[in-house]
Amino acid sequence: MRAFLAPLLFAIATAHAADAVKLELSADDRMVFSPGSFEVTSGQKVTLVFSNKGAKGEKSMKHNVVLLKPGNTIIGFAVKCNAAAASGYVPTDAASREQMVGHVRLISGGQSASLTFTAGEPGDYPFFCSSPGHFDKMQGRITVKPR
Ligand SMILES: [Cu+2]
Repeated sequence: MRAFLAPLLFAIATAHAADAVKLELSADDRMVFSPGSFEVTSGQKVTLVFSNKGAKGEKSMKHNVVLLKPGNTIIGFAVKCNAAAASGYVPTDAASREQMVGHVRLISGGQSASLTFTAGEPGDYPFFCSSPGHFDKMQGRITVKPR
């Protein structure tokens, strides 16, 4: 039975890899993500490109994107981020990493950075900026639809 199914499963995996999607997210000094939500399909390869369109320069307002797995709340996770200044306000302990899909690093005005991942189980994946004091306004959601 297993030998019979193997070629079929391989064909499905190949089809998934083909439909990669690029999501473009931005924010500026007003501290709002645009757009606030995205929709992808489970199994899709997703590249989230984040652009900080705020003012450039030494005192530029920095932003990042922390993408959580379903069932994790932004407010609960943001507390841990505040204590992680040394790592760009993203906690690095194993328990925290398990709660995240990943993150886009902290960037200044005029910069872009990205995160690539494979869309997991269907559900709502919350994201936010973990720069201290930003999470309240800078929130969004990636909804993963079933294939
Ligand atoms: Cu921010």
